[in-house]
Amino acid sequence: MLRYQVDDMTCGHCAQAITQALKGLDPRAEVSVDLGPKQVAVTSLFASERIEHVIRAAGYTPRAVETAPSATKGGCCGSC
Ligand SMILES: [Cu+2]
Repeated sequence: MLRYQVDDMTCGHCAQAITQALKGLDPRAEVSVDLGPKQVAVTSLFASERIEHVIRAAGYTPRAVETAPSATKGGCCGSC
């Protein structure tokens, strides 16, 4: 499971937009949004870079919450 801090996610509409965007990438993804700490948890076969990219494309700013040390950083584009 991947976890992201999304500070500009403020309401249910934001949560819905992010969930829909992630389902667009991976219809089988399990997406769980917690508006309290503004975190999104995603269970998907897609790489973290792809998931972050989709959240960013939806207009939000994800910050990966490290669940394991030394995750290899390999962006798929200039903004990853
Ligand atoms: Cu909102």
